Amino acid sequence: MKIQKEQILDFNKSGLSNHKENFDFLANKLSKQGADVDSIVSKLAGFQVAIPSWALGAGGTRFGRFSFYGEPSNLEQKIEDVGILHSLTQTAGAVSLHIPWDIPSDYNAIKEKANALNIKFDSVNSNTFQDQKDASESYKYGSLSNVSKAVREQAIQHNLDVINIGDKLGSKSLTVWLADGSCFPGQNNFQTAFQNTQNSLVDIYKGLPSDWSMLIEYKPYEPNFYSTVIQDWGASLMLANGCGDKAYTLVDLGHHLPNSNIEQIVSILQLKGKLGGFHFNDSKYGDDDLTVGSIKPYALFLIFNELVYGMENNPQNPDLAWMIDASHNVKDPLEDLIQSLEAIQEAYAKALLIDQKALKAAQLENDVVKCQEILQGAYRTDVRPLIEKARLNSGGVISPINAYRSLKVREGLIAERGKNTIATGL
Ligand code: PSV
Ligand code: MN
Repeated sequence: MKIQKEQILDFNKSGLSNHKENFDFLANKLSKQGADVDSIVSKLAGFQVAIPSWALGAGGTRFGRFSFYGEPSNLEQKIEDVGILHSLTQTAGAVSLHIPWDIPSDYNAIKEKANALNIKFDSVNSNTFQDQKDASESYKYGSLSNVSKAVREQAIQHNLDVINIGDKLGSKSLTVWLADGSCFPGQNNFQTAFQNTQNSLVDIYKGLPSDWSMLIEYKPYEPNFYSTVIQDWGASLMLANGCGDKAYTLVDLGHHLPNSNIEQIVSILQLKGKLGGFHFNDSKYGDDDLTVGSIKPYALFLIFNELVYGMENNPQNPDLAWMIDASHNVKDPLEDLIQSLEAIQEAYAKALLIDQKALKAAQLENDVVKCQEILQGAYRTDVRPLIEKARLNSGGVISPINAYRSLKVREGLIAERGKNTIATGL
């Protein structure tokens, strides 16, 4: 299923005059405050977030999974789903594949499909947290950290294979997330597990093409509940430094213990030129994989404030691989992803509104109240007309959720694919 340009133009007709009125009012107000509205709108339009191939089907828990029907059952269909998201929002111009779930059978056909929908291939993800059929070694007790050399070698080879697959599609980075760790005290020697992981990552790093990077993701717990080998940004950064210049830390919002100061983490990593990727989601308790901005939108705004500062002031840090990493147990996955994309754009737009000069001056005067006023002044602005404008300028729709519903996208997907299709993934 593909959304046609005419459908978008047709949908926009009814909302255009309302949008224009709201946009003009806001643009006028912001310009008077000194904001460069055109530049904010063009930054919003340029901000693209990758969709993970595993988020296009309904999520689930170990207690059950309830489908939304019409799920994509192969890679072509997953790319079509991302195409739908991108044509409505114009902010989802990339897909992040997970191997072995997404191995293309025909590389050219997949590349052509993605190209026609304006979708790029973002970071590729390896999977050494599940045993594959016919694999000779098991990851039950870890992969890159395992005490067995044969297991480590199998996991290293898998990562090299993933690089090779991604390279054929035009990806430029490998994301490594490990489930390795232990469930009980005494089960692992921490130092051996960490050193094995470092050595394995170095072997993978040696196989990176020269224009690639390696993103090392951390997570404090789950699936292991006593210790995780790459538990936090410190462990990730040490491993990245141990590999070399092309290895970076990847921050996933859900992978922190409650109340961690994530904005400070991203800030310092950017200062050191070591923040390589970012996974968006939200959570109430732990790694809950909820819709971005659904629980702690102010925290997301504060994180974006640091990201914007870093993007403007830290040339030592590379462009980031942005990705949504969420799951949707009770929502249509595509609607949930649209809401996440919208929340990301909203936090970004608000962060772009912060008067950085005034903030710096207030900081130098230790005017704590003024600092807070500046941040909250930006946060309290309803920036939605700016986002609508950015979408319209790029050929998207004013209101993606309303368009998705009025174009009956899910119904169309069910008619095309059938009801009980199941997407591969987590
Ligand atoms: C598991 O927690 C996880 O959600 C990580 O965030 C990875 O990025 C993702 O799975 C895919 O492996
Ligand atoms: Mn993640």
